[in-house]
Amino acid sequence: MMHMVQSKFIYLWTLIGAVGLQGCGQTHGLSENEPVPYGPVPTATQLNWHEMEMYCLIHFTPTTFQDKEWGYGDAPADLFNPEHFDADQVAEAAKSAGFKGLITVAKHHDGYCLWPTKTTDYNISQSPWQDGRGDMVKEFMEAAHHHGLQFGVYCSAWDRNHPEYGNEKYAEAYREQLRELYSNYGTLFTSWHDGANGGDGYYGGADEMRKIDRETYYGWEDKVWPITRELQPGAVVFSDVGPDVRWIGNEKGIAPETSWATFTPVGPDGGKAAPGHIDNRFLGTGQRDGKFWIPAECDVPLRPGWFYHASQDQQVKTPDELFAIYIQSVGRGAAFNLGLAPMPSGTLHPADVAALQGFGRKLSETFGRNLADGASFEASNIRSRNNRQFGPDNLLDTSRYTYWSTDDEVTAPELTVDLDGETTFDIIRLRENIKLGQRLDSVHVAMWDNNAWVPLASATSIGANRLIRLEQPVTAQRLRLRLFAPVAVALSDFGLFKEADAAVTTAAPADSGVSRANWRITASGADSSALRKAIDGRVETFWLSGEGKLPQHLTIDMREQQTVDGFGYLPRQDGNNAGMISRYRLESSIDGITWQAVAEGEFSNIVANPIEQHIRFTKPVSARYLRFTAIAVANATGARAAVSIAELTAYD
Ligand code: FUL
Repeated sequence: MMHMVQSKFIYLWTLIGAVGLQGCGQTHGLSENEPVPYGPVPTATQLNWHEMEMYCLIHFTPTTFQDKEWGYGDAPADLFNPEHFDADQVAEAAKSAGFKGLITVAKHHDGYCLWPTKTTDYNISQSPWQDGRGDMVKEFMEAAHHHGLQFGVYCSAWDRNHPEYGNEKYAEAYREQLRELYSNYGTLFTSWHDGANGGDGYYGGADEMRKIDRETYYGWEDKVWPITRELQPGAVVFSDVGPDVRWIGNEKGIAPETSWATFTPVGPDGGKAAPGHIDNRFLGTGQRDGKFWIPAECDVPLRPGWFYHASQDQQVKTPDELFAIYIQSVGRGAAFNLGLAPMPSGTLHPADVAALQGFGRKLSETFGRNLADGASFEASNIRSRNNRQFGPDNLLDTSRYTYWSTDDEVTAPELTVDLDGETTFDIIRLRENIKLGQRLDSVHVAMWDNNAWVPLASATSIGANRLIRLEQPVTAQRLRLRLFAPVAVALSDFGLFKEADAAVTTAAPADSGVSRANWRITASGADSSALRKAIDGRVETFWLSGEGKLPQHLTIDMREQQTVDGFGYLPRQDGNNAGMISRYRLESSIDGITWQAVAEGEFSNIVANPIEQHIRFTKPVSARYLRFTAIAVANATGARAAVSIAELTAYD
């Protein structure tokens, strides 16, 4: 009982910390005359997370061996048998790219635990790997620490294997799994949780659909987070709703141009929010007047999927693509969480390692030297009668917390920057001392050119880190910043950089499948020219059926008999989920009259990560006709739904 009371107290205290002890100065050691913090401020734990900026998430479970994105929970436990598992190779590759932490997926939705848990038999001790005596979470932790990386865990709340999923017994087992992970793997920087919760699964052989009440089932607020606070007080809790770090709302790794660290989680019904149960309109942008400091994380896999698929070996993101993601995540005050997917053998593919190394080189060559070093500044106002403590020279030191500040009544100051000679740059970096909150509304940068100030760039939501990437490099010697805030400003950093070229890597073009030029495609009641959008080779166009009764069928006549060993379904790419297919069936025929079943299953994680679903057949089929059936549509509740398809492809 004592124990419960105490952990409640710790939780309450942390909540207060998250809201910020505005004005009393205890959270960040205010010195004399410092401006009063504005709005919510980060906790010490969140500050550590902000400073990390980027880390990796490793997906490696029996699902890897099934070539799937979501395991159903029925894979034999001994399927998981990597022959050359090497956690060090993974950690080293992450380190080479400049990542500061590793999160291991200790358990994914398939329910298989990578550590010898006492809560279920479905765990690593059933694997032939190390004769069942191994502990993969431990190996990842040791490898992370060996390379100077912080460590974190993701333990999926949804468990498609556990027979008790849906009742209290499982909810308690889940909390026990967290206790085990929090107790035996050192200090964690994050406890990562996602919102995918409840649905069909194996569930110990029941093989059925189980729905849970996302708001109440796990006891997030009153039972789960208090365990985290008690056992891992230094870990930020990530989920789509926070409480410490929120999801950006997509799996592309990109934050919107304006993205505030402040946010008020609300449920879809206007009530309480919980993981997977949120009004998602403001996940990306945050809210200028949000009640809590809950900055965003941008997650995205290095390959199209979170798990390894040999079919995606040509689609590893290039260093330039990773750099663009970095600019749009870390450069917008969020964190960059990159998914790494070891192969069944237990190491990263050489293409992944090369991409990471190339990205790391590009980052250090770009940001290794601040081109503004040596500049002199002239500020329209310096706080406390030109007190040096608040002077603009603070902008060029490496501290994120020393800063230039103005008197309280000066909320639209100006700063002139005289660079040490003509300087060519295409990235501008700005940071605020976020211990004092997110104060700036906007910053406008101009350059002195032909005896006049010419507008160069502007930005909102500065916060922990803001990178403005110019469309092309400019050369200048004098710059001017105009800042706008509701209170005195607290700018801590000004940087100029020139993007380095990334040597390498043009990935070979992905397999585009068999020729579709002569295909004829039909569906009952569908307009044939609209239907062609499903096979026109243009990812941006899509076919959307009218609302109809599910299942809905679509028939393809390939016009000649050929061997096909897989097919692809690309969902619409316009950001709208309507009509995305979540369960499918594929049949083939030689004459268009007699049909044989070829494949049936789910398109996992399609809403959050709408990539091509590449389904490989267990054996190739020879066919002239294919019949594709949409059995279920994501987010559709009734028996009727519209169906959408950007591309349907067949592979040989
Ligand atoms: C999501 C999961 O459903 C995906 O499979 C993946 O693990 C991603 C990182 O989080 O919520």
